[in-house]
Formats: sequence, structure tokens, C-alpha cells
Amino acid sequence: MKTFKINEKIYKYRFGHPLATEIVWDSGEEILKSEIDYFQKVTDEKLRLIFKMEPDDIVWGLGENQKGMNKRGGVYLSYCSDDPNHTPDKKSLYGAHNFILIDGKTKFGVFIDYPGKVVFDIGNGHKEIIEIIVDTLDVDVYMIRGNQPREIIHEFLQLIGEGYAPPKWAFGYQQSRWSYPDQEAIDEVADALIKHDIPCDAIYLDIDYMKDFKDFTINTERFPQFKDFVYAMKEKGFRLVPIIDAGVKIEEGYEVYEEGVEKGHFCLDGEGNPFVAAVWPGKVHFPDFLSPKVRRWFGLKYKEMIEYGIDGFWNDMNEPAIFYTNRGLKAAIEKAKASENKNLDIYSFFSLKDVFVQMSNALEDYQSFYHNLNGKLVNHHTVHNLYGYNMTRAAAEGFSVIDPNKRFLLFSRASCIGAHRYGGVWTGDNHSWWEHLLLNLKMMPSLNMCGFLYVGADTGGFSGDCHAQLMIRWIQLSLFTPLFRNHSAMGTRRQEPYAYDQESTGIIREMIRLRYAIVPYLYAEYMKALMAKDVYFSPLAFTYQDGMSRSVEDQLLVGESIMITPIYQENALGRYVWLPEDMLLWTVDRYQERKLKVMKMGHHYIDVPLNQVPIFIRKSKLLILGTHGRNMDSIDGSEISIIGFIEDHASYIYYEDDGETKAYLKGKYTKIFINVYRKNDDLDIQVRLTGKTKIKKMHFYIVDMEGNMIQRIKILNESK
Ligand code: MIG
Repeated sequence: MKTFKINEKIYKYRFGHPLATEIVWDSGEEILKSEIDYFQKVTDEKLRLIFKMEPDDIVWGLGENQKGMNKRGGVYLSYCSDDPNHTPDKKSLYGAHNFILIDGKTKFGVFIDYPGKVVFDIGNGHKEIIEIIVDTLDVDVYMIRGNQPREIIHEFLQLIGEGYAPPKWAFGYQQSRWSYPDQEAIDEVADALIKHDIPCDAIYLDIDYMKDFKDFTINTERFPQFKDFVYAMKEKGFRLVPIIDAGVKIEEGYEVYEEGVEKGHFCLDGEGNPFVAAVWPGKVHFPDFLSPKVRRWFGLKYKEMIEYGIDGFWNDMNEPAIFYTNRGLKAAIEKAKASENKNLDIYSFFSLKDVFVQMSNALEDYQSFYHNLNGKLVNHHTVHNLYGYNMTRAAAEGFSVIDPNKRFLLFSRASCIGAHRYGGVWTGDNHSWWEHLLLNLKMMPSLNMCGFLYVGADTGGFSGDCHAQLMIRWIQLSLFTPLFRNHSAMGTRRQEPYAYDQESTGIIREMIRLRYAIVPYLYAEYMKALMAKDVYFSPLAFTYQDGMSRSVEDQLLVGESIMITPIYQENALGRYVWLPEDMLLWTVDRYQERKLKVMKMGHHYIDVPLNQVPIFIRKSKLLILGTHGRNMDSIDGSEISIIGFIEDHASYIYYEDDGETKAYLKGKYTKIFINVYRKNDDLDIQVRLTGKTKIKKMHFYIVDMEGNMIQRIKILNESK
């Protein structure tokens, strides 16, 4: 083992000769240190790190995963998996996020920079032992110190690099379904949203827009004039967001396939031929995204779509998912033939059944293909988790060549640590289950800790039928997630905002309007977190030290000013909440109204009828509100409202930028420092700007500890 010092707080322990994942660029300085901090190491053919926890240590992190925000009690396997059944026993989902943070008397973070299998047993085998088993002896392990969880996360995010900023329109409501297969279907959705007066920014194109599921093609029977259609939709106020899949269809005459074969851009099998797997289009090859030249090639393929007027994409199936291979299919068919006319007993029947079920995403298949890394063949299995990351990277690198200053919407299904630099993630094929609404809530801060800020789940659930109540409750959570997309699977009940009864449509309309009204706050918090290398969602324990706050698993802080307490149980019309300090409860059924109530620190039961969402405003903090519109572009942003809860002073730093370009990276943004002071029965309001703003008028609604509301208006001068 060699030790490298990255900085005062981060040490890297290098075992063997790890492959460069390019997740961390800073290689640090080698120092003399032969003991690894905190962990005890056992070495045979795998690296095992063992740590003894204290009874009340919390373990945060692991990104997209099952179970709680506190990961104690679970076993988690980092191996990107296309598994559409996210039941609590599952150890892997689509992401592989090897970062944990131990938060107790001792506090530190651990990042395992290895792209193959890593097991995290967090107090499962033994309730007080963390055991990390890495499937190799060639690995970099980073240990990150800090006094507070947030500080450790900050150091970690600093290490893994600048995160992704979506365009501001991507904070609008987005409507998806597998599928709106043709122009007519999309028109129908757009018209229905307009008719029902539901704000929306984007409609999604799932795989059926393609010709025979071929990437970068358009089915011209369904979309005779695609470009015209894209622009016509923009005129109506909707952007179209197409899906891109990882597998490239094997078909003579299909340009992407032919070029890929000719230039040797695909992953190889054991014989050195392009590896064949089957997914949507039937047999495909997988682009070798680990190679820079393949990334460049594939990344530039997005150009044609961008020229059609497309501003955003979602990358799917990039674990990569494999339905079957020739090997798997052959084994299954042989087994079936051998079973013909047999009297199958329990063992032989299940082994027949299993050979079919286990055909998809089989380990044997992942072990049977190779990447070409600078002329060296590397077995896929050992670098599995880099695939989705590098597909997203290919797209992002492509965009920065095609239109360097523009922010595109981009998010991926598979990912590993580091992918946050290129795009966001959605959490894949969840179900229309209450359990998955709660899981959605818990995953958000965990993903943030791993760098992913642009995150969200399929609102309403992908599989299964979502009924009105579940949809409304889910929207009441998603209205705080940066990615707010309603998506559902083929064959399920329609779940667009207008797909239910009139009353539900009315409630959903107000909720989506609320979303647009709080975008100024959400966007400011997002961009501030991004630039400060901080989280946007956080557990209460990051801010409050009391024992209760350390164990709350169903409330979140969103940015610095608010706490949310979603309803996630069927037929519940209220819930228990923990208030770690006095807070101002804003009960919203229409965001234009100010139902404000001071609530004391402690346990409470609050009523939450179906049409209302509770938002708790923290003491000395301000919440910024704008207005809704048909979509983000239609909102001029000249008036904002500010709801605050004040003892003697409340403050907020508001953030504005163009929302479209990367100019913010060069300091082109405005910060607005808002300070409200209590002066006897009046307020002293001070606003200071660092640049230009769209805001002309500010409406203040400031509530004091006794519940008195003071309203004031502040007009901003033209110049500053
Ligand atoms: O195997 O493109 O997670 O969002 O609708 C299913 C069809 C493939 C999986 C994605 C889902 C998408 C679906 N895809």
C-alpha cells in the first residue's frame, strides 16, 4: 500500500495497480504512512476494510440505494443493475455510488474508487461492524476527514469535481410516458395540458420515436417532418426530450452500426469480434464508451438531433442492460429441450424456469466482453460501473463541442460517482407504490451526498397503476425535486395530471403552479449548492444536533430555508412531524394565499388534507416565491414574494443567472443579499445586489414569533 496526501483532509491509499477511472484527477503527493486510518484491513484476494461502529453512529451515503438515509442494517452491492423490482431485499439498483460517511463521535468519509463489485455491509452481518469488500487488490481508497458531515461532503465533492447545471427550464414540470409514440399522441398531451391549464415545460419521447429502436433515427411514418414538429411544439410551449439507448442495433446500412464496426468502436467478445447482446432492437453492439475516441464519435451523434431543435436527452439502458445473449439463449433452449416430456419435480422445474429468468443481465455475459483501454483489453465485469458514467460523459463532451456555452438537459439511468459532472440521474423503474414514494424521499439526500443534485424519480411510479391519491401525494414530494417528471410504463393506467377526476385535476393544477412559484427558491438553492459543493436536500441531522433529528427518516431540509414533511401513507390525512426549533408553517393549497402559523419546537400532529402541502419555514430564514406561468419561459420574474419567519433578523442570499448558458462559471450571475430586521413594530428591509436583476418589486410577508404578519413592498431601482 502507498499513501498519498491530497490535502490536509484527504488521504488516498493505493493498493496494487488500479486502473484509472478518471473520477479523481488530483493524484496527491506520496507520503510515508503504512497504516490506513480508521479501518482494519484483511487481505487475501480481495481488499476487506473493517470498522467497528459506536451504537449511535449514523452511516450516510451510498446514493441510489434501498433502505434508509441511515444505511445501518443493510448490505449494498455496487454493481449497476437493471432491476425493475425495487424491493427492500435488493442490494443493487442502477447506480453504484461508493461513498459512505460515518457520523458519530468519529466522523469521516470513505470513497472506494473501484468500478467493479464492491460490497458494503453496514452492520448487517454484525450490527456494529462495517465491512467493505472490494472485488480486487488493485484499488484506491480515499479517506476524508472533517468536523461535520457537511464539511466532509464538501471535501469529497471538491475531490470529484464541478457538478452539472441543467438549464432553468428543466426545473419546470415535465410530462413523460412510455410511450407517446407519434405526433398525434404528443399533440394530444400538449393540447390536454393547455386545455386544463396545467403548466409544463417538456414532453418526452420514449423509444418508439426511433425507427426500429435505432439510436439517432426518427420514425418518419410517425414523425413525417420531425424538425418542423419540434419547432411547432416549442411554439406551443413544450420542449421534446428524446431517449437515447446504449445498444446500437446490428443492421446493414444503419450508419451508426456500420461506422462503429468499421472504426472498431464497439466492445469486443473473447474472439476479438464486436460483442453481441440483445436489447430493444434485438441484437446490438455496445459502444466502448471507456475510450475517448468512441466517446467523441458517439457524443457528436447527438448533433443531428440538436439541429432538429432538441435541447435535452435522457440516456437509458446503460448499466448496460442485456435482455439475452446467444450464450444465454442457447443454454435456455437446450435446457427446455432436455425437459420436454419430462415429469418435472420441484427442483427440475425451477431450474428450468430460472435458466430463462436468469438470462437477462447475467454475470457470465458481463464477464465475456472487453473494453479497449489504450490497446489493452479489459474485462467488462471489472469496470462495469463505468459504463453509464462514460455514456453520459460522451453526451456531455459532445454537447460541449456542438454548442459549447449552452446548458443541455441530460440525465442518465446508470451512473457511478463522478457522473454528476456530466448530468443528472433519475432513479429508474420504480412502482406506483407508497413505499416507493418514501424511498424516493430517502434517496434524494443520499444522491446529493454523492454529488448528484439534478435528481428525481418517476413521479406517480413507473410500473403499476397510479391512482389519484397516490399521484397527488407523490407530486407533493416531487415539487421539491430538481427533476420533476411524471413517467409511467406501457400498459399501465394513464397518469397525466388530467387523467383523473375533475377535483384531482384541480388539486394537481394548484400543486404544479406552486412548483413554478417556488422555482426561484429551488433554482437559487440548487445553483448555490452546486457552486459551493454542498447538498440541496439534507437530513435534519446535518443542521440539528438533537437526538430526534438524528433519527428522523421522513422529513427533509430543502436548501437552507425550508423543511418538508411529505405524506407517504395511503388515506393519511395528516402526520406526525418533529420540529427541531420553532418554525413557521405555510399550508399551501393555492400558493397565492398566506396561511401561516407559528409552531413551537417539538412533536406535533398536523392535518394534511389531500389538497394541501405543508412547508415549514425555518427561523431567521426567508422563502422566495415567484409566480406560475404556462412554462418557465413565460415567467418574467419581475415580481417576487418573500415569506419570512423572524425573531429579530432574517436573511437570505438570492441567486439569479441567465439559466441557459455556462456564463455562471465565469462569475456572470447576481447575488441579492436580503436582510430583514425587526425594529419595534416595524421592519427594516435591506437589499443589496451584486449585479443586474429582473426583479422590480418585492412583496414581503414577515411573521414574528407571536404570529403577527407584517407586509411591506420594496421597489428596486432600475439601475441596480
Ligand atoms: O426496459 O424505454 O427505465 O423509463 O420508459 C425498459 C422504455 C426500457 C427503461 C426505462 C424507462 C423507459 C423504458 N426503458
